[in-house]
Amino acid sequence: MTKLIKELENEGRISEDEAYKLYDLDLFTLAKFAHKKRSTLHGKKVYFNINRHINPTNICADTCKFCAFSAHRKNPNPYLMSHGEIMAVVDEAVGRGIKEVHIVSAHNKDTSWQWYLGIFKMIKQKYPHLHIKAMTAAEIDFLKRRWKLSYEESIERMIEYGVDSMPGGGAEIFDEEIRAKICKGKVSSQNWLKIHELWHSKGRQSNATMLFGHIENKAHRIDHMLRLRALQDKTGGFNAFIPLVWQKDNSFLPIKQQADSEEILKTIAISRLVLDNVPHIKAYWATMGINLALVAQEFGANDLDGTIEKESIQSAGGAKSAKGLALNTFIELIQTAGLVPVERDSLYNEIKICAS
Ligand code: V47
Repeated sequence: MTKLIKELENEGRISEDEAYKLYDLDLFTLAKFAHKKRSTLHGKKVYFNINRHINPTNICADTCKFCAFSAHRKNPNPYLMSHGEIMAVVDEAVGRGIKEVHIVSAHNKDTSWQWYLGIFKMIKQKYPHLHIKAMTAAEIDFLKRRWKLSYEESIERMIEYGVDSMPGGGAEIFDEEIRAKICKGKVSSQNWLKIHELWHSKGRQSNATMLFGHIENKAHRIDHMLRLRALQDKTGGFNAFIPLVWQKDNSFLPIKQQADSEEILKTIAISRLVLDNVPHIKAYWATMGINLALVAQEFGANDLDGTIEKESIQSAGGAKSAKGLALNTFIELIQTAGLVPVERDSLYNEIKICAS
């Protein structure tokens, strides 16, 4: 342990061997070091954006056991939005001032790759300045499995049609044994990383997630972070890391207890410390609740995602996030916590510092 504490005190890179010992430290020791790192990078700033999440279909060819969003016997509510219906949602949200649409779909084999990618062309033609964050690596892999569209072709068309950045979904847990148990058949870890590397090679940025609090153990989480750290050393293309707290309702995993607050805060703090080359750690309030996400800002996180407006994936699993949060509530909550709300764009350029 002394070697680990020394590495933390030196504020240099935590070696791979020592990283596996981080969960043995108590929460407040982790918080001390993670908060210091966060403060050096971002002071008291808490970043958020004004965005709208859209999930155009929940009909899925894959059968991930952790997922409550896809239509199945526990959530028998299949839907598929037409391009016109998606546009109507975008029109309304743009009218309310959103600056980003975050679009993630299930893997619907009865559509076409043109249905998937055409969404972006349609939106960009009408709203050239709206940032489109869309297509998880899992979706890109699905287009290859279903319609033989290579990763390169998908990425070329995404760029041509106006996708600005890629979200971090589909990463789950990279460990192959856990992956085989929770999302067999979906994008492999190697291909998830390969797709992001390809995207970065085009000068584009993306995020990375980790779904935790199900059947994985702490070593699997560290392994996940280290694989991301290695790719980030190569490409520098990841903006934010987002540990997603698994929501247990309506899933097919036999687990009764979700990660508790201590586990969540430890994971946030550890990710801040291990991912020394990723600028932002997002406490995604949809999976941990806004109050804990605010506390997480003292444990290494510096971002909350955004106002979201409507959330379908985590709320299907039991999260109390379905309706999003109003902008003024968002700002007030951050200020009441003694922090400085900063509206950012999707690539973390500052738009407005909201003084109290
Ligand atoms: O990949 C599915 C996760 C992800 C559940 O890039 C669940 O800024 C919790 O990736 N409980 C999609 N999580 C969402 C996502 C995301 C969210 C916010 C910001 C960004 C970003 C990306 O949701 C999936 C999966 O890991 N998920 N089911 C569940 N029951």
